[in-house]
Amino acid sequence: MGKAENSRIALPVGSNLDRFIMRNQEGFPFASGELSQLIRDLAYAGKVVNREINRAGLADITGAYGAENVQGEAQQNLDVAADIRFTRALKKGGEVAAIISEEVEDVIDLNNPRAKYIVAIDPLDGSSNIDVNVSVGTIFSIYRRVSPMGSPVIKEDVLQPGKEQVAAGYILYGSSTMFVYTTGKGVNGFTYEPSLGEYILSHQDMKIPKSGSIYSVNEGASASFPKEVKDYIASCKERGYSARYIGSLVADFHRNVLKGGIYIYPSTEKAPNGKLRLMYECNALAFIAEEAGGKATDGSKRIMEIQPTSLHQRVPFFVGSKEMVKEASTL
Ligand code: AHM
Ligand code: MG
Repeated sequence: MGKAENSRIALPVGSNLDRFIMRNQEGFPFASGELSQLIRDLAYAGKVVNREINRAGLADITGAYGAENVQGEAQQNLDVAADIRFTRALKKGGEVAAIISEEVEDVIDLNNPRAKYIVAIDPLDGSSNIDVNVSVGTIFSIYRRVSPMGSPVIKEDVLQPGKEQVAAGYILYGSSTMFVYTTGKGVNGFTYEPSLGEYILSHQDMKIPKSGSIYSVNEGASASFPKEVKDYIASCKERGYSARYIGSLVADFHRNVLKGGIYIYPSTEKAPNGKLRLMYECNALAFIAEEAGGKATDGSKRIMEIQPTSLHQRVPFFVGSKEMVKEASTL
């Protein structure tokens, strides 16, 4: 869709998310509204999770749940709660054939015969930050299933490369809660207004500055970073860049989108493929980064070109301002 058409369907800052989604659907002559409903379902579940996160300091619902997730990490109560909220909302909505979640080992087939979408989700990323009152996030990708509707979901439905995403987004539970998403026609951000219970368009057609002066990486592990990454960090220091690392991917990414910067989670000795998951974290943020004019690689390849081979696959991740990611991606 050209720029002129794109702006024809744009709504002014201050519009609410539902109206925005509806207006954008009018831009697709044959859209049946299922994708719109699916995005609304995710946004609604985000409101419920937001309410629970905000109560976390009061209610006795924080702390390890006693179980470990499939990555072998202790699960927090709210990881589990968020996973349940999103799964329930998507199941009820009826547009989703299957979910893959960072919190669940296998594909969740929702047995919905009329559904044509697949959702990949990290229901609560950075959840170890909840107990210390630091921002956390939800990250999601939406794909169209490749097998016929009504048949059981197959491996090819859920293991699609990021370039097949039809929509992606994140919810940042921070000093404000924000819903940021793309359907491949730019990126828009909505701030949650709790007294109205609505997400309001606050960041229209978001663009990442081409370059910036912030680098976000866990330097505590730098002794085991690849030489190229060490060199890049050294050059950031020589140029007097600022180091900013919250340890909550959505928050670090969001800040860099607004201000210009790079987020790096490289391979390390302990984690030769990095830590972040291609399907639940990297693909969605790569799609948003590119739609906002930025870039995302694994150090050499474009993230969205990587053909996944397993649900919980990890990849090194370089994302943010185009010029910075280009310079850092020299592996
Ligand atoms: P999680 O999915 O278990 O929450 O881990 C992902 C988080 C990211 O939000 C964050 O950027 C990264 O892990 C921090 O890892 P580290 O503590 O190794 O720097
Ligand atoms: Mg995560």
